[in-house]
Amino acid sequence: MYAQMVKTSGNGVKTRDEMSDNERAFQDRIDAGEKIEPKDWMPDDYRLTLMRQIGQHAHSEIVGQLPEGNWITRAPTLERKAILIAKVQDEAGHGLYLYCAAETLGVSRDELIEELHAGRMKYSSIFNYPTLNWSDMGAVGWLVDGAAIMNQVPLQRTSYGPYSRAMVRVCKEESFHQRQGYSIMLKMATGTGAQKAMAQDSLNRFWYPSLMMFGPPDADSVHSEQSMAWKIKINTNDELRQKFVDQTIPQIEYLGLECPDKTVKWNDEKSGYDYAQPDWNEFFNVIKGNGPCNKERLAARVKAWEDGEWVRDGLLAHAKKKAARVAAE
Ligand code: FAQ
Repeated sequence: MYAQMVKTSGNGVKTRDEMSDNERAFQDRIDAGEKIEPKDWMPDDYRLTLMRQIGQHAHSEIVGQLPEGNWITRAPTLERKAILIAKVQDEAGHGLYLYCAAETLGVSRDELIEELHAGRMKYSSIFNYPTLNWSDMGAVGWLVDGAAIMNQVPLQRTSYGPYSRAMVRVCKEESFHQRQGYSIMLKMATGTGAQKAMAQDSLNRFWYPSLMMFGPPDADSVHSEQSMAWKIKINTNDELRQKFVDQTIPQIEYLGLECPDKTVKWNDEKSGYDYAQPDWNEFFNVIKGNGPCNKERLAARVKAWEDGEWVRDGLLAHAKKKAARVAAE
């Protein structure tokens, strides 16, 4: 299944002459801004690209619970603990909406999960970095959710109806997540010298991995051209990364912290900041499975799935009994 999903790229976008009648009619609907719904005709590659992207997005939400879930028991106050629990729970909900959206394309949640657990399907690179202390909860909420929102707000206008509708609620919740992260950062950055140093250290460690969340530079993005023609993606990776940098630098200044990228400089001409690229070798290595926490994250997901088997079996047995009772009435 995964091999099929990833083969959907690099062939270039078909010209109108190369398209079949169905493909031309489909592209016209996309160009007119219509939403594509599950029962509508769609090219196989459109379906597979969406399964890949929505599936990876769903996995990211679920795996993304791990770095923060790890800090729930160590939150410094009851209020912070309650907020963090709510946030982590929201991420589980996002994963579920997204698995449902993927299922409307004809792939089951079990298949997607199997691909993830076999290490064939990806999730966001960012969750392969460790969260070492409480201020990392601030950095994750502020930067990671901030990058996620930057990417997901345009996805509310994506061409596939179920995905775009799922994004509306996800984006509302992500805004709360981002604010709770910034609130932690503000508290730390205006606290004692030691607390401010922790906030700076978190920013230093999460800055470049957050920039990587938007995907490789446009020149190396194999899926962008076709995905943009189909309005699966609305912006390129580099466009969104630039917007994220432009939004975040003033926030760093407000916190009284320093950007780890010392080359950051406002550029009047482009009306945005010039900034240094992350280490793209590190990125490709992380998405190949060799980041600091890849093995730990996957092992945690596989264990949760195996530990939950009795619950799934119980629910299925109950559903069967209920169906048999209804049939006998
Ligand atoms: N990590 O050709 P492109 C969140 C892969 S949600 C891992 O540019 P595309 C909420 C890509 O899959 C975060 N792999 O690909 C939260 C492809 O490999 P493939 C997740 C990456 O799809 C917060 C290859 O590189 N958000 O954080 C990454 O056109 C806090 C070539 O790349 C979404 O998934 C990466 N960062 O563009 C939860 C949003 N980037 O599949 C908990 C939806 C690229 O051929 C706590 N997704 N790759 O083997 C998208 O918008 C797109 O899929 C991109 C990548 C922009 C991520």
